[in-house]
Amino acid sequence: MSKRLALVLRHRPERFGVTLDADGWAPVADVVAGLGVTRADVEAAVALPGKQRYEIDGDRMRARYGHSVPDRVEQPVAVPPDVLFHGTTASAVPAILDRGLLPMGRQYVHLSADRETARAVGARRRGRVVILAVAAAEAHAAGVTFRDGGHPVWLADAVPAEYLRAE
Ligand code: HQG
Repeated sequence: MSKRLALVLRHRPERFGVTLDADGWAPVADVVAGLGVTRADVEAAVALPGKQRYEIDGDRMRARYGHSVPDRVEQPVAVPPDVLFHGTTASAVPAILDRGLLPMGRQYVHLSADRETARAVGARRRGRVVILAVAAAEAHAAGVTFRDGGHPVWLADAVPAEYLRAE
């Protein structure tokens, strides 16, 4: 159910007859109808312990991060902590340290508030996990925009390589 919600709320809403507003919200009724499930099914998936991927607010719901839909979802701009982390696979590190962190298939680069979360993100991929420390406060001071994806997820348009250090 969580994967199906990701498809509707992050990637392909139109395929399910769902329209996201500028902040990524969609009517719960449309999501329920599009997936052919009940509101209780959706609520159960949203309430699962672990990563808080989705949120429900009355009659509307949204994914908190991870979007690839063409229209940008405006996550709130925020001042980041001093250091953030990005977990990735060793094979991507040379390109990242050359070109910086890029959003690739998503709207934003995804960063983590702590090393443990970053490690889990990197471990989704094959190969050795590398944690990159991101000098977020320094990047922010230099004009890089950070957005709050909901704890522990932070988002950025891109992070230049000069603010990255492989741990
Ligand atoms: C890499 C999941 C080469 C980047 C996770 C990553 C997260 C580069 C991959 C959320 C690069 C993109 C997002 C560059 C970045 N050259 N590779 N210049 N810049 N990359 O899946 O951060 O479980 O789009 O290191 O837990 O892995 O779905 O991003 O390996 O929170 O809720 O390109 O998705 O959340 O991969 O993961 P992704 P991500 P959920």
